[in-house]
Amino acid sequence: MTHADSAQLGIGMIGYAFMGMAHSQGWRNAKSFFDPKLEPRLVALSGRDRAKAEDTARRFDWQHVETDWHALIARDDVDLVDICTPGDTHAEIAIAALAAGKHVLCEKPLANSVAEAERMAEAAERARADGVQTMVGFTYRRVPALALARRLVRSGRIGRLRHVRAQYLQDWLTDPGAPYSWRLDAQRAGSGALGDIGAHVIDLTQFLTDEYITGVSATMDTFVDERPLPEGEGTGRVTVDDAAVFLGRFSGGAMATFEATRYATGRKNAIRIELNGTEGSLAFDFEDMNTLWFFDSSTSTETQGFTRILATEPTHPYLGAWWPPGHLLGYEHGFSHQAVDLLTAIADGTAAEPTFAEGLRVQRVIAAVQASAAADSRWVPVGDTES
Ligand code: SOE
Repeated sequence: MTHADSAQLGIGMIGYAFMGMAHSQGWRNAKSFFDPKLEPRLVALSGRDRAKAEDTARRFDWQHVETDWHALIARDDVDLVDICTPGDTHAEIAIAALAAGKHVLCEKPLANSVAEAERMAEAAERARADGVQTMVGFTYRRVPALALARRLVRSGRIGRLRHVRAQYLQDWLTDPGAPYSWRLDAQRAGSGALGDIGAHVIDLTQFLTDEYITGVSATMDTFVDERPLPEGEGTGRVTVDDAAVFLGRFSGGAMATFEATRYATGRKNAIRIELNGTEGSLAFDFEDMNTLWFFDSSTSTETQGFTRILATEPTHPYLGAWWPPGHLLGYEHGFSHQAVDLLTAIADGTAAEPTFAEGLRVQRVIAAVQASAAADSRWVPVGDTES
C-alpha cells in the first residue's frame, strides 16, 4: 500500500513542550519511514499559551491550534487525542476524550494516583468495547535493543530469571541552583524521580520479563527542599522525591533492585537494566542505546563472554524501516515506533500495548514504593495501597 491509498487518522495533541515536540516528530517520521495502515494527519495542537503552541505547530506542520483542550476533543477531524501534559491533567482529559469516542495516547506515568489510574483504566475498558484504543507512552519499550532483549527472553535464551537490576539515572538537579519546575510539585507531577523516570524502569522490566512486581521495600529522599523560581524572585518548595531506591520481587520469583534518581552526577539519561537467568544474561544502557550485551552460557567456555550486539540489523525490531546496518538510531526514533504500533493496533483492532490497564499496574507499584518508604521500608505487596 502507498500513502496515497492508505486511510487517514486525525491526530489532536495537547501540550507543546519537550514531550509535545518528541511526539510531533514521532508522528511525522512514522508516516515518512514506515507505511502505517493508517496515515496520521497532524490536525490540531492545543496549548494554553497560544504563542508557544503556534511555534510548535509551525515547526512540525500541525494544521490548527486550539487554546482549550475541550475544543480539540470536540473536533470532528480529530480521531486520536495525544496527551503530553503534566500528570495532574491526564485523568480528566483522557476520560473526556474516551467519552467522545477518541483513541487516546497518554504520556507516562498514566496518572498521579492509583484512584485516578483506576478510573482511566475503567474508561478505557468501556471504550475498548466500541473499538477505541488506549496506549501509555512508555516509549523505551520501542528502543530496538530492548525490544530485541524481550524477544530473547521470550525465546528462552536466558533461561529462568533470577535477578533483575534496574536503574534510571539523571543528574539535572545536582546543582541546588537549578530552577524550580512543575516536575518538583507533587500536586502537578504526582511524584518526583519515582514517577517520572522510575516508572519507565518499572514498566520496562515488567515488559522484558513478562512478569509483574509483586512486592517492594523502599527508601526515598528529597535532597534540596527549595529551589529558585525560573521567573521573578523567591523560591518554590520541592514536594516530590529526588531519589527512590527499592527492592522488589517478580511474579516468577526473581529478586530485583531498582534505583531512580536525578542526582547521579555525570549520568544524563542512563537507563541501565541487567537480567540474569539460569542460561544467560542481558545488559543494556540507554547512553549506548544501540547496543545490547548478551551472555550465552551454552557457548564454549573458551570463548564465552558478554557479546556486544549492535541492534541495527534489518532483522532487529523496527530497523527494517530505517537506515543500513551500523547507522545508529537515537532518542527520537522510539516515538515513531510508538506511533506506528498504535496506528497498527487501531487498524487491526488489536490491543495497543501498554494499555491503560498496564499503566495502572505501574501506578500500583509506585504507590507501594511510596507506602513502603513512608513506613520505614516495610515490605509492601503491590496492590495493597490505594493512595
Ligand atoms: C525528564 O526527567 C524526562 O524527560 C522524563 O520525563 C522522560 O520520560 C524521560 O524519557 C527523559 O527524562
